[in-house]
Order: sequence, then structure tokens, then C-alpha cells
Amino acid sequence: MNAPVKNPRAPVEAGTWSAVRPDFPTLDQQVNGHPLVYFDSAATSQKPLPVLQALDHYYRCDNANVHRGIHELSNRATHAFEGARRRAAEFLRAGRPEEIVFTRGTTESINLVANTWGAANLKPGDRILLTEMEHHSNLVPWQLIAQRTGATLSFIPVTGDDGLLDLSRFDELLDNHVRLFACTHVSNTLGTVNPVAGLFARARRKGIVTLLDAAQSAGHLPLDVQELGCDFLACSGHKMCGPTGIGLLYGRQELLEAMPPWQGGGEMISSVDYHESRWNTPPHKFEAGTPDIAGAVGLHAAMDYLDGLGRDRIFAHDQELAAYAFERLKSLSGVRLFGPNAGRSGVVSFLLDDVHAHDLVTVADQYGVALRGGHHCNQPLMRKLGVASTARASFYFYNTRTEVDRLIEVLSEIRRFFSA
Ligand code: 7TS
Repeated sequence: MNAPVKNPRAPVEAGTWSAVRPDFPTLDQQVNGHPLVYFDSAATSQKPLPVLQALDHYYRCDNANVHRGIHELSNRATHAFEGARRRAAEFLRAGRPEEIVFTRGTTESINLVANTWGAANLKPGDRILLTEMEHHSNLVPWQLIAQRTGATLSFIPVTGDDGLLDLSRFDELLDNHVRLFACTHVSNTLGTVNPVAGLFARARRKGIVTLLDAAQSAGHLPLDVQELGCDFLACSGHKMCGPTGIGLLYGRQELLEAMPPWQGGGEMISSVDYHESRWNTPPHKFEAGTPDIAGAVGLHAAMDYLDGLGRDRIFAHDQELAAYAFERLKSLSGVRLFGPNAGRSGVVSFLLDDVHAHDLVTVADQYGVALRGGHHCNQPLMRKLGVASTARASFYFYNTRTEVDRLIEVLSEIRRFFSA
């Protein structure tokens, strides 16, 4: 039996990030006759070799169902799955592994909270406070549960193109009707990093339950749910070097214990009769059916990989590259930039003259540059900004300044092409 691949990456010094490139086979290819420049990590990140090897090892050597069998392979699969849960608790600095629920991703984690905590606790007249920069995943589930319970939604405004939260009326918005405050940590369109710890502290002093959408932050900066003061945190494995189809929900123990289950099926029960059942304890109460065991194993390897590099260093690199891209883009005439001038994460949204974002992204692809164009699942925010869509470049630690220079070169070509 081959031993599973052990962690991998020593920390990388500033300026030597290209050392990680060989870990990412997908990055080493030509697209449309040009070297690939992958600037779409906010949609999904690429996967390093230790993650691919962990998946391969699991399926080759240990594959079995969890929590059921008492044979060797089932024990190994259970050990690997529960080991990933312990690692996730450590990764998010949760108090205990039982506070980690495996889900399919951020979207499912938020839907789980809305359909369990929300359904059990919201009533007519209650309010759910969000911000105007939420991804549809942290908006639509609340609309659905508001319709079912009679609760309403309110929003912290966004200031405009500079994309900050307007907190001048925050205390007013936290009125006695608000039961839950759910907020994104990092905006996937604007690159804004919200001051969530301070906002959550103010909300919790009023007894308001808090949820952090960490889809764009979990793989990019160190997170500590206790310091952040959130009751729930949602994130996706695939945006943090892990596989698709696996994600995390952190929930404070007392809340998870009090919440009713969501999906029914195997694993989430302690005993079943024909007419009624009793529930397992958290987190199993929320994990009906066979989970994504391989996904959890891959995510474990991804968390080891990221912490090997150091999430503080990853964030410093993201910020440095985004600031560089922002300055270079600003120097191109006809560019409109969205989001804050300083302190942004590795996401830059922009428009070029009156070229439609989809056209821009289609032509960039012809040069091997992978951007995203569209509303980025932020339709209400797009309306607020007065645009239908933006082009977006999003960076991760495997991207380089040379790639940003290539983007600028390609955008200059695109301007010439559309103005000809
Ligand atoms: N929240 C935020 C802030 C996100 O950026 C995303 C996905 C989600 C939630 C949903 O994550 P999922 O893994 O459950 O789909 N954002 C993007 C994006 O910016 N481009 O593609 C997906």
C-alpha cells in the first residue's frame, strides 16, 4: 500500500512564487496557440499535484463507504473523512470538529442555514440584513425563506464604483427586527474586503445571528471563526485548490444542536420507525446520504497545501498583484475600474470603452487569457453600478506580474481591434 502523499510545499519567499507553477499541470498549456494565462480563480482555482495525488490514492487504495462498514477499507475511508473534518476545524479555528458540516459548497451551506435555522427561527416582521454586494448564493436563499416565513430583507448600501460598504447607517439598520446578518467577506466582483469582525461584534451585541460567506476568502487569507465572531461560515473547496462538489459549513455548536435537520435519509438519524424518527447529533444530522468522501480527502490535501505556503503570504501576494493590475489598467485609456483603490483582494473588474464584456472576454480567450465576463451572479449590484456586466480578472498565488503585463498587452490589442 502506498502511503498517502504528505504535505508538500514549504513557504515561498516574496518574489519567488513561480516556484509553485510546476505543482499545477493545468497552467502549463497553450490555449489558442498562446501560453495559458488563467485569471479566473474567483470562479474556480486550479488544483495542485498533492490534491490530484490524494484523490488518486483514495480511489486506488481506500475507496469504501463511511460510518457503515466494519471492514478495513470502510474503516480507512471513515478515518480519512473524519480526518478531513478535524483538519477543516483547525483550518477555520473552530472549537471542535463537530462544528464542521460537509456540504457541496458555499451555496449549499447557505441554503442549509436558511432552511433549518431560518425556517425554525424567522417569523413575520423579522428582518434579515444583507449587503448590496452579495453573490446570488447569499441572497436568493434568504429571499426564499423570507417568502415562506413572512420575514423581510434589508441591505447595507454599496457606495458606488469604489465598492465599499456605506456603514454610516449600520447601527440604524441593526434595528430590533433583525434576526440574522449575512455578509460576504470578499466581494467576487469588486474585490472589496469587508471589515466583518467589527460588524459581527456590533450585531452579536444585539443578539443577532451572523453568517460569513467566505467563498472568496477561505483559500486566500487566514480565518479564525472565533476572532471573526461569526455564528456560521460557508465556503467552497473548489475555490481553494480543492475538488468541486465539496464545501464546508461551520456552525456554532449550540446553534447546530438546536436546528432541525434539512434533508432526510441515511446517516442523519439515530433511530427510525415507520411513522417517525430521531436525529443523529451534529454534524451527522445535516449529512444525509453518502457524502463526497473523495472530495473531503482532496480538500484535506488542499488545506495542507495552502497552509504549507502560508495563507498570510498568499493574501499579500493576491493584494500585491491586484494593486499592480489596478495601476496598469488605470494607465490604459478608456478603462472604467470597479472596486476600491486600495486594500483590494485579488479581483479586478473593469470595462473597456464601450466594448461588451462578453466580446472582450471572447477575444482575450483567442490570446490564451482566461477572464470572466458577465454579471458574476451579482445582478442587483450590476444594476446599482449602472452596467449589465463587467470583465473580471481574478488572481491567485500561482499568477505572476508577467501574466498581468500580458493581460495589458492583450487589452491594448482588443482596443485597437474594436476601434478599427
Ligand atoms: N459567494 C461568493 C462570494 C462567491 O463568489 C461564490 C461563487 C459563491 C458564493 C457560490 O459558490 P459555489 O461554490 O457554491 O458556487 N462565485 C463565482 C464567481 O465569482 N464566478 O463563478 C462563481
